[in-house]
Amino acid sequence: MKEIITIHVGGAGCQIGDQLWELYCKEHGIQRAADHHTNNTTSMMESSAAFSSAESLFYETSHTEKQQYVPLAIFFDNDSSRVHESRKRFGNLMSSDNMIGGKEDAANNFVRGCYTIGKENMDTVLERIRILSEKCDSLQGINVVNSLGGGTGSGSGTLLLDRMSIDFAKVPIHLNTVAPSPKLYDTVVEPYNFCWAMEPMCEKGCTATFYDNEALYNVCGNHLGINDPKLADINQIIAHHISTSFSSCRIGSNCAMPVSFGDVNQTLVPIPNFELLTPSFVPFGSAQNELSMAERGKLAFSPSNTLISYNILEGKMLSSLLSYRGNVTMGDNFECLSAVKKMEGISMGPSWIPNTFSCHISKAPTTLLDDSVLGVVPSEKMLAVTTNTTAITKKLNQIMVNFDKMYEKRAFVHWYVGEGIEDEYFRYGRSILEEKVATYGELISQ
Ligand SMILES: Nc1nc2c(ncn2[C@@H]2O[C@H](COP(=O)(O)OP(=O)(O)OP(=O)(O)O)[C@@H](O)[C@H]2O)c(=O)[nH]1
Ligand SMILES: [Mg+2]
Repeated sequence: MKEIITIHVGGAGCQIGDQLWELYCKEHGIQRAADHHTNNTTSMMESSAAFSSAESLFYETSHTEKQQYVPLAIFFDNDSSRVHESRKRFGNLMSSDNMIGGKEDAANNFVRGCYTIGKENMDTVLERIRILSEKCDSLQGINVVNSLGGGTGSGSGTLLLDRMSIDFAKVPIHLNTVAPSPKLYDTVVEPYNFCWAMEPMCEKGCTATFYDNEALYNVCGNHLGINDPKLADINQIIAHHISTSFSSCRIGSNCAMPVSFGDVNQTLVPIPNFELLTPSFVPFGSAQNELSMAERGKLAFSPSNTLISYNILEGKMLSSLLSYRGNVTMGDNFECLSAVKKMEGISMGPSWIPNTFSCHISKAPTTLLDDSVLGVVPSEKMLAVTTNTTAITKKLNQIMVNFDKMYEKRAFVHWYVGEGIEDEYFRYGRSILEEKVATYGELISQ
């Protein structure tokens, strides 16, 4: 299997990384940190390893008498205390060189994250990515995990993508990112940070799957019986979506030819400049365990199981990739898709896009964490759907409205100007978002 490097940037990126790597370790039978501290053996492959395909995510070293498996992962935050938390959690599973922390956070300010403090560690981060890429036989893609509301995920994330688009120009780069939820802002300036952070998806050909915390909290409350979810709970859901949607290029699939990270992105982005993707997932909770494949398909395209807060069906669909895990057959997929295609309100994009729906099936059984919040059984059939739909404009417009409300009053503009940018930079940020809305908008009116 070709390799994927995963880079976690900022507080949200690193915390999602905690859940994602717990899941990957469990899936590949690699011992977790707690075990390391007690018996001082590092990242051993358990004899009961579920799969032999860990090499897409880990590289092997043999510093001690036993082999070690080191994640092809980097955790970076300008706030070193957050990285320290992840380091404590994973012990010496993670290479300490790949856990990079700065002196202070970016104070929810894109400009700090991108142009001032974020610059300080960027050469180190790039150098570590280069070293990891040299451990790979054939690097198939880079997954970045971050949020676009704070200063590091947005600002340092943008700087990183900018640099990677030069240093790793031929490697597909995908973002798995938490977009701001107006009802749940940590800070009101999230729309400003988000606008500028959209640049890599407009200029550099990066693709992005957007999650939002409002939808994730709703899933916890409505399906999982968790009325006061912790970040770890919602991050576990994101981790399952990421791990399932890339299963086919990590551990193989039903396709005759191996599926690569680039293939996944190409399937989902049939037209250049349409690279913003919407995630959904089934099943959540024991009630959804019982459902037929047809019912599951319908849920995957309904707001109840969508991991961002708008209705997929309120847009035109350009492409949709159904990634299954578990004992799923092509018949299951047929049943699922037949029901989806008959859903009321479903609307396809231009007729010259030949196949809106694609599917990958990874027969390898689903892995659940010991403290799994999904409320399903391990033998369950999982379905992670990623859709390219014009409904994304609902989210972009909502953020643009909040941007305008603040900018009209020049609210918080001085925070950014104080970091050295000109007022013009705000108009530039807004124009990025406006352009993306217009691009998707053209398809809506066709
Ligand atoms: N899903 C999820 N969202 C988070 C998490 N932590 C923070 N957020 C959200 O992400 C946004 C803030 O981004 P952070 O990642 O904390 O900020 P940062 O990138 O570390 O940037 P600075 O702290 O400004 O340096 C807010 O919208 C938070 O609600 C998390 O662990 N999971
Ligand atoms: Mg932070």
